[in-house]
Parts: sequence; structure tokens; C-alpha cells
Amino acid sequence: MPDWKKLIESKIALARRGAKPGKVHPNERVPAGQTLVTNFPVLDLGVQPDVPLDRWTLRIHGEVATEVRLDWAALQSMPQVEDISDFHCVTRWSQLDLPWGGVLAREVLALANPLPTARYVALLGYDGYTTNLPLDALLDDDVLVAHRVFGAPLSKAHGGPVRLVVPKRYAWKSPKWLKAIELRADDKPGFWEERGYHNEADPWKEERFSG
Ligand SMILES: Nc1nc2c(c(=O)[nH]1)N[C@H]1C(S)=C(S)[C@@H](COP(=O)(O)O)O[C@H]1N2
Ligand SMILES: [Mo]
Repeated sequence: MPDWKKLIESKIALARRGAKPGKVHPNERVPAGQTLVTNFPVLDLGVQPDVPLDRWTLRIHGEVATEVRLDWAALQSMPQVEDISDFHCVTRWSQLDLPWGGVLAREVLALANPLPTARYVALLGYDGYTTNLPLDALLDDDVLVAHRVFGAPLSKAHGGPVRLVVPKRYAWKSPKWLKAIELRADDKPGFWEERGYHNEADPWKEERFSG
């Protein structure tokens, strides 16, 4: 793994600093401490893996009855939905009304027949990035295994060909270049969660840091 020390320190500093005065619009759409943007910033660890469509697969494994490896054709053959949702990054920007296209995460999970013991998910990106959520968080009707945004295929910068979108959590819980979903009986902290970010990440409770 590359040396992310500087990047990690600057991201944590940004999140700790507070939003710029006069630029915050907390209201029923914008959580406290967030600044509205419209340019859909790109944020990641600086490694944007190249995943050609014919090499992309999504593995669903762990506490499941049927381990599944979904390829692009299989994803396309599933019911396609669109959902417009807001995106809140812990580094203080929020973009409203992102029009995602893809497949409901809960339908993708159902293919693997999760066992009753499955209570958490560990999510993995092709860049090695990890994050974690309760399984329940993936069952909402705004959580997409997304491959389109703004009516076009998802760009590599934004996690194409396929990413997860979990609008009710800070955006670090929405892994780009989605590679695997591991269903687990126990919770397993991901990249940022191990570095002090909050395990739950609800922007409406400003769950930025743990402790
Ligand atoms: N695979 C992967 N997914 C990731 C990240 C990453 O570094 N790698 N960064 C996260 C963070 S911190 C944010 S804010 C969002 C940003 O998504 P965007 O670049 O499409 O705006 O992606 C999240 N998903
Ligand atoms: Mo972020």
C-alpha cells in the first residue's frame, strides 16, 4: 500500500476544522457543518484502479448460503432502478440530488441467500479500500449498486464501472470500484474506521469521529 500518511492527515484536518462561516446552510436537506457544492468532487486515496467491464466481478461471500460472483452481464440482467439522493462527505461538502442508476443492493444481496447469522457487511474496493456497515443499512430502497450517474456510465474517477451508494451515511461508507461484499456475524472496521472515523457515520448526527 502507498504511504497515505500526508493524505490521511490532511483529510482528518479538513474534517476537524469546521465549515467556512457564511457558506453553511444547515436545513432539512443540508446537515450541520456541511457546505453545498455542485461540482461533484472526487475523493479517494489517490489510486484509481482500472477495471475493464469484462474483468469486473462482484463477489458476495461469508455468511451466505450461496456464494455469488456477479459479472457485468448478470448485473445488467437484473431490474434497473434510478434513485435521486444527497451525498455528504465528512470533509464538509454535500451535493444534493445525485441521480444514480443501478440495481438495489438488497436484490444483489438476496442472490446469495444471506444466513440468519449475517449482521454486518465488510465492503471492499478494487483499490484495496475497505469500509463496514450493519447489513440493515444496505436494505434501504436508496442503496444502489450503481453504475450510472447523471444519465451516463459512472466514470472511473467516481468509482466506475460499479460502486455502492449509501446516501444515509457519510460518503466514505460508499465504496467506489466495488469488488466484494462480505457478510459477517461480527463487525470489522474498515480503512477510515480504523483511523478514528465514526463507525456509524450518520451525517444528521454529525458522527464524524469516534470517541
Ligand atoms: N474504493 C474507494 N471508495 C471510496 C473511497 C476510496 O478511497 N476508495 N473514498 C471514499 C470517500 S472518503 C468519499 S468522500 C467518496 C467520494 O466519492 P466521489 O469521489 O465519487 O465523490 O468515496 C468513498 N469511497
Ligand atoms: Mo470522504
